[in-house]
Amino acid sequence: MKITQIDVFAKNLPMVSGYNMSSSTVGDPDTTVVALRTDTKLTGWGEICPTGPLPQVEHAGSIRADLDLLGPALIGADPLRIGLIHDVMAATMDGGQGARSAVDIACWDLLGKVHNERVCDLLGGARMDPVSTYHVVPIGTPDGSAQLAEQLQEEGHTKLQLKSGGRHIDEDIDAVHAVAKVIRPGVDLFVDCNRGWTVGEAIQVSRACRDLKFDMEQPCATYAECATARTHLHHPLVLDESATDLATIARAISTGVADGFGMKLTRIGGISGMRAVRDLCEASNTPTSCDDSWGGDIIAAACVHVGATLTPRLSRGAWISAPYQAGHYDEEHGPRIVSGMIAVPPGPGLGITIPEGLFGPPIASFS
Ligand code: 0XW
Ligand code: MG
Repeated sequence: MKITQIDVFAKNLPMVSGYNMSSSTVGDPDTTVVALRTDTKLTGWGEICPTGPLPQVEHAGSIRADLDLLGPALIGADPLRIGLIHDVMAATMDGGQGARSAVDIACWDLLGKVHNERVCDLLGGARMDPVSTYHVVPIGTPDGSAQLAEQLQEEGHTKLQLKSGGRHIDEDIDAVHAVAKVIRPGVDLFVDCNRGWTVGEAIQVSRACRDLKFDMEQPCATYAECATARTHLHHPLVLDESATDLATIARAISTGVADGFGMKLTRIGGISGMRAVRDLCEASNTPTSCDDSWGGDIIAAACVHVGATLTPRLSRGAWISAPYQAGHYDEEHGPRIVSGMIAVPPGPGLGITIPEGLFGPPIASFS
């Protein structure tokens, strides 16, 4: 198989409900979709959608600039030889992890389509279907957060992530206590600060909530700060933004800095990279989620396919942004949450069918 053309699309994803985190409020994110056209007439689809330029290094503009470099280099390459595709991308640019991850996802989509296999089955088979997920409780008042937590548990959610940070820690502490009070037996709570606290603040929040059961996710901005805070916490520490590569993840596990991970496929090399993290976490008995920043059915399906292959007892859930946005690319099989779980799209590859012309004309094409 050969890549004969690469089309890059841009699409705004209108939101239907609010979403925020310590660094910013998310507003109608701008996704980037990659289509790998081949000499077999099959197309592989990939996607990456940062929530904006603040919560992570990659943003729509940098990703599209990276694809301008990668596109021409990949024409003529065999997308089924995914290792070689990564070699070509690594020989083209040192950075561009997000764009390279989107290409990787498109290659796995093609691999599944060629062999008439779902991506999760190419990865060793689903251990969960439907797949567990978690729902975010945005930063808000203690009462409002507790009410939403109650409602989500009524809807069947068994994992909740309370956003925090970006305000005085007394407000965060009050919100954590209010939500923890309504958490039912068997429901897991994560408190995710998205790097918003200082080391001292993280320690103070943990002390003020020492009797409450939750994972503390990415409390501080850097790996070093989280490592310092970890030794004083009363709560397991989950690394997200600082889990930037497999070597760092391995070090965080071996030195006891991380008790778990909030992972984003497009930070770590796509499906190929998340597969490696999955296996390392399984080998070290470390929980991880299987997420991305934001995005439509393509990136959601990638998260769900890999998420389906996690060991259930180590799965912190596969997160998708579908509950916050209007519509699907694939109205029939686009991933959606039903009673706190997500069905794996049934078709080959990612299992997502993209209607012709859905994304309009490409913003860039390489052939
Ligand atoms: C919940 N997420 C996976 C989606 C948002 O981008 C934030 C992120 C997180 O856990 O940090
Ligand atoms: Mg997180």
